[in-house]
Amino acid sequence: MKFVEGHAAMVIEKPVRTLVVADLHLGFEEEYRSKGVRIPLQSPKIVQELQNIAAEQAAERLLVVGDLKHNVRGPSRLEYELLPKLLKPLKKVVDEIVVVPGNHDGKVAQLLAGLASFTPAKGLVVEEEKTGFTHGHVRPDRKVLLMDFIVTGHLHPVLKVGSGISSARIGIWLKIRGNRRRAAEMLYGKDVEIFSGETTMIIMPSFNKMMQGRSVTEISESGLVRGPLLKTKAFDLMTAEVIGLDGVYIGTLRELREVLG
Ligand SMILES: [Mn+2]
Repeated sequence: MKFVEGHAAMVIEKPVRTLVVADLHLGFEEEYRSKGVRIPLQSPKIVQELQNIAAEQAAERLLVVGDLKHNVRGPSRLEYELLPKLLKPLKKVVDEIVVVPGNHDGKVAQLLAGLASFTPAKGLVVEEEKTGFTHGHVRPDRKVLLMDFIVTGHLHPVLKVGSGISSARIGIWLKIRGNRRRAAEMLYGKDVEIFSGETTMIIMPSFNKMMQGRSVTEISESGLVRGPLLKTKAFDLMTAEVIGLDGVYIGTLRELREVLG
């Protein structure tokens, strides 16, 4: 796998060249509108950017690691209208759109029949890349934990840099080594003999930059522990490698919290 420089996206080669993103939250504008903020539609721009990257990367498949859309309780009126309209042109660039459902993806499979396919929420395994994909809000499938890499979204990690008016929140990748057996014991309780050694969890930045994001140096450690996999404590967040969207390693989370926290 490789990170796509400058974007919250990665590419895997096998079994087909696939662009991987997480947390699009399409239709999120509705939430602003319901609070009285009439922001112009951003979702078409987000999909356009995705389309451009998919074309640049010659991706044959798009894999969304959860939260394709925003409204939690089924598609909102805006999403009903917007999602098919936005995914149709995207489907002309890639042969296939696959979604590993996140906590925001309920009741949308039917609306998007013929445009996107949905895997079980507990995850998708790509054996050829020894990688499992799961959004992060539910207990992952055993097969996912057996992979060398586990790719998730859900956390929306950002790094706050600078201060005051010149501060910025930038999307980041988190890469964390974890004890597979410990994770298995906590997740499944029994029949965990097959789990050994270490696995690497990769938490993707939110592709939608308008999502608030969790500032990894400001939030308490427990506030960053979201979802069953991190709750096992088999992955020590403080040892996470923090990697910028340009692919450059910035430091461990512990180091950054000491400097910026
Ligand atoms: Mn999300």
